[in-house]
Amino acid sequence: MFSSGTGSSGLRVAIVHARWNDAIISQLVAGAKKSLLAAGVTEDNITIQTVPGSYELPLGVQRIYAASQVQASSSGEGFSATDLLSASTSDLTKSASLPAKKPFDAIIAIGVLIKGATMHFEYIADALDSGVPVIFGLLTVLTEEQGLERAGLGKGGMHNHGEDWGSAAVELGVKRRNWS
Ligand code: DLZ
Repeated sequence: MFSSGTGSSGLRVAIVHARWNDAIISQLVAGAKKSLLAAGVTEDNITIQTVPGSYELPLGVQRIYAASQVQASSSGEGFSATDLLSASTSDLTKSASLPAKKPFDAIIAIGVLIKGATMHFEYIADALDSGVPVIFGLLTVLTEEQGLERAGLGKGGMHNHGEDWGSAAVELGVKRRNWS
């Protein structure tokens, strides 16, 4: 696992998650956040926003990254969760919730598609391209039980995949910083 000693100091990470299948999603988000904190990412450098469903994840990721870029070069006011999909990019800088900071170093997109149709999955995978490392936290499962298992809530003893996504975000965020 990446730790604060690996250069994660000051790393900013956003988690954008769908609101469908909340029992599974909330556990995955908690797992991702746990790994971020364990790796040295500070609480105030973790931003969590939601979108209605997994289909909206690409747009949510693009919007939150664009907003953080605008925010970094403007007066420093933040944006609110409800504005994420509806406001113009400049509007996103006007409502307060985030202090002035640099753009996100990595974004984790989390969703659970139960009986996810193949095209739905492929569309989302293809569209998660925002110019910043995006961690693909989309579970495509046949049953709710399979989703619960992958969130560490099943009887099979599978670990919480959200923890892997948090670690991957830190690793890619640090590597991106070192490579650029
Ligand atoms: C419509 C829909 C369905 C049937 N299933 C899921 C799901 O399992 N997981 C999920 O995150 N979202 C689902 N959605 C909602 C779509 O992703 C999307 O939010 C709506 O179609 C509105 O665009």
